[in-house]
Amino acid sequence: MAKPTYYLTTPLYYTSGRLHIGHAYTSVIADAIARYKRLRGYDVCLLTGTDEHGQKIQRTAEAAGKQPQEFVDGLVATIKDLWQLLDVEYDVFIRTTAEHHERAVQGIFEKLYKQGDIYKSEYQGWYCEPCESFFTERQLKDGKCPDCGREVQWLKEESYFFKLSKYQDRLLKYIEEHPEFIQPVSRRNEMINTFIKPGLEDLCVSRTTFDWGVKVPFDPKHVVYVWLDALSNYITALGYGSDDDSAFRRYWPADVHLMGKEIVRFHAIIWPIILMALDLPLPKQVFGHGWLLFDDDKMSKSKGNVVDPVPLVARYGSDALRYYLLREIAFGADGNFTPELFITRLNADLANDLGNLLSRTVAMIEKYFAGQIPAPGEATDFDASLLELAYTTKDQVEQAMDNLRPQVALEAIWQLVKRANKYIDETMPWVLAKEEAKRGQLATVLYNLADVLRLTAILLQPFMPRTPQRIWEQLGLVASQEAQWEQAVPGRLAAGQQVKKGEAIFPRLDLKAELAAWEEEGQKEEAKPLTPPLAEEVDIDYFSKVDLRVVNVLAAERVPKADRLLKLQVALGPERRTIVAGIAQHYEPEELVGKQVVIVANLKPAKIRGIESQGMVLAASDEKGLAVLTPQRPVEAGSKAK
Ligand code: ME8
Repeated sequence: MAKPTYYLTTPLYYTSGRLHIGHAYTSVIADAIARYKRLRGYDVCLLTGTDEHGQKIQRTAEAAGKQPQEFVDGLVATIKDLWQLLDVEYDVFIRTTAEHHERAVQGIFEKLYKQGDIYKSEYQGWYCEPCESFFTERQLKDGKCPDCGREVQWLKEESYFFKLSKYQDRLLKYIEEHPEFIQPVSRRNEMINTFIKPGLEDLCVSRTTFDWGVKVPFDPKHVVYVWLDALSNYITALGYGSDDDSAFRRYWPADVHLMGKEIVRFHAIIWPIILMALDLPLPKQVFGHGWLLFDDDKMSKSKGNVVDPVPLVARYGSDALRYYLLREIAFGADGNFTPELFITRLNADLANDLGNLLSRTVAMIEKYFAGQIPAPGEATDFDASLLELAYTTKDQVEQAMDNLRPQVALEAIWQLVKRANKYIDETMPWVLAKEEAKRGQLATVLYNLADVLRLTAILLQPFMPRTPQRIWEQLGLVASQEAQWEQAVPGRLAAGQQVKKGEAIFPRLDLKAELAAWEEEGQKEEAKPLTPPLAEEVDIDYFSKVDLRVVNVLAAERVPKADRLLKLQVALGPERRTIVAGIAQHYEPEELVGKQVVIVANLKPAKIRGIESQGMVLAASDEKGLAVLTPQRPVEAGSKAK
């Protein structure tokens, strides 16, 4: 009989910068689910890839002095390396710059245009460049992007539009009839109430102000909107729209599209409508997971609080990081990452609970049975409750994983691990060992412990791909014969195996030393923010209204009771002016006297701390602090800068 199929996708990762552990979270969950399904006998297709088009990427490439293709090629290589490092075993990796994808996207665009679902008009509205999203006035939050809180820009251009509005009722009906379609429920309610019920507006699906994208085939000055381009990957990756669409016919519709909560909107509204318009079945589920927060703040490049997974894996191993990500974050809710939480979790769960259980068990088998796993003998009073839990753990893990809850699955496994440690305390093998008459009981205890470790290792495979092998090795078992999921029930261990004590699988970490190493290893350096995004484009006339002048600083003093402010007396030609500048934390007053600085001379005067400031000093800032702008050679005071 053919295996049932399971098609699971991660979103496509933007290729505008290196990925952090928040990104790794999406892929690690997807990989754990895929591994679980493979163990359960499914023919799994795990899709991941990269989102490589759009204005943001074009600009970032320009800023790095590279052609966009060369720039994204470099990043794609680092992303693939990261998945390898984290043991993320994908089946298909799609790049939106792949020719077959681009051709299929053009085909989709053309089909929708021909059938009248895409039409040409003019776009006017608000655009958030970092999010590559359009908003109506009503959708803005305090005049800013409702998703990321950054500035939006007013755009007006000839564009193609996609008739979302036409499909609104059909989508709402579908969502209402399929409660499992958008999960968790909070996301589903948000989609219905915040987005669909207030009314969907037609979506602008082409741009003309940049060219790094898929060209509209019949009107090549337009490029296809990045989200239409990127979302299509879920079918183009399977060969939809190409000569060979056998994978598409095999795996579509997807079982789960997995993603962070901020992009559920695209997957639960725009994507299903595209599919409806293409007359294709909808994915079975769109699941929005929560965010990984760093000190309660969303990890994101623009905030400069990102944590790079690469040094973490180098120091603690990929299984440790995977375990943390899968365990710490209740699926659907947000979770926290701090170095303290991370180390504490590794010590408690991996070093103490799991690591100790293994090393104690192996050491006792060596000590009392010359290293040979004994066949069980007489029962003890404590066997039944351990074995009962061991029987049900597999079911609990299955139930959790079938509902996409890796955290719950790991909790169930750790309940068993903790129970087994408690079993050692209850049965006290070192006491049993003292009486020859209790040798049968001692054998039972050590057999049960080894057996529980054996089956725990089977259950751990989806989450920690490397650790099970190390557990089996110490128990003298051969991985290739142990991995089968169905064997994860007690009593299947063949006695007589020779155990082999090895190194601690998770050595206990010294919290203080690790935190110090964390600082030293420059996590903070990796966390440097990228160049801030550019402001809205202005023309030369607009710019020339700003009058910049070089002035001589005649005197400078601190403003009382204001840590940040200096009061400067400057000469603009013969004119004297007072300027208040927020640079006191970076300059001593005397450092500035005699210097030339550049000011905005026609800025409307403003009262700051009771002093009228007649202009503004220009300064640049980076992570080292602030530097005032000064001409490269002394010029006449009052000279214009432009
Ligand atoms: O959104 N915590 O790509 P992306 C948890 N290209 N998850 C996080 C996170 C955090 N701090 N930061 C990012 C895109 N992610 C689009 C998708 S799909 C057709 C196009 C997750 O690189 C994020 O939620 O910004 C998403 O699931 C994934 O990383 C990629 O995000």
